[in-house]
Amino acid sequence: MQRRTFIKQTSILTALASTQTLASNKPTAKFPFVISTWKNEKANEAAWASLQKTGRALDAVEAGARIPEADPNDTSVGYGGFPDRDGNVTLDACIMDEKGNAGSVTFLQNIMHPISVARAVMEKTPHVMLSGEGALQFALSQGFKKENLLTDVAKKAWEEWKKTSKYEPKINIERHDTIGLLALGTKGEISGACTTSGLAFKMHGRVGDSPVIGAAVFCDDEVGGACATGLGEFVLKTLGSFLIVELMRNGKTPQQACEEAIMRIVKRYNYKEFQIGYLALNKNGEYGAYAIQSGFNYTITENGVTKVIESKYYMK
Ligand code: SD4
Repeated sequence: MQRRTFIKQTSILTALASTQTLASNKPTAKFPFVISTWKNEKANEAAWASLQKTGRALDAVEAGARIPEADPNDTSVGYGGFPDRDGNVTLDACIMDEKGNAGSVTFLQNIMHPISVARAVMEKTPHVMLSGEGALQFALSQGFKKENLLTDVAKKAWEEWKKTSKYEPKINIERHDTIGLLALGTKGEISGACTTSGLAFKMHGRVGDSPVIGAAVFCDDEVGGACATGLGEFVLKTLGSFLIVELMRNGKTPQQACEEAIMRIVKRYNYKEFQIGYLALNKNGEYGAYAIQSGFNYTITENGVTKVIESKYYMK
């Protein structure tokens, strides 16, 4: 064989071999990456900015969650959140990192950033959850300030509601903005967070899914993460986020896992009356979303570009 032909043939063979290697490999992981429930562009932008600074998914989900917490116009998270039926703004939040550490606060009052208190519970106590007065005392001991979180708008809405005092959670009608976030950091590690003022005009003392690890948020760095929004009672009864991560562990795509978790609710409960939305993100940066009803959307950020996407849903 002439030398030139030999060189030509080997380079073709090498090219073929590398194409085959590429084709047989898993897709290249996409990170960093941020995904959050609902139309939360500002939160995603804050999460992305945090990733540029520290690269850590945990910092990113906390930074993102703090945006709606401080926004008086967001009536289902933190400051400006609608109160319970007795006029108290009570907050639930949780956070989980790639090492399986988790922290949470439930029924916390008068603190603007429950997500940061949840992170402090995770990092500075031997516990996972602190509740009510104990959570407040802990927050104050960590330097958080006591503030009035009931805005005039929220107070007016509550006074209006008191005229009939009907507790009817409606599909996408209360401004649903409870934020659940998942992020992959610059090393590809996963973290998640969720923060909320819960259902508007709920019973005093009611705690939803949002502070419960495995319900509203779950992460496992071998697999990925999931988060939830909607009528928390049904996320709690089916432990949705844990279920989604386990389904992904067993081979489902993030989309298939979200759909299966919604089907578990649809099969057992009268799903026509309420909304649940799930998000899932795996370690390759592939994501999925599914809801019971139309109207659920979510926000993703990749390569610094943020966009809102309408979720697929079950009820046609
Ligand atoms: C709750 N899951 O307290 C929350 C509410 C929610 O958008 O997600 N609202 O049940």
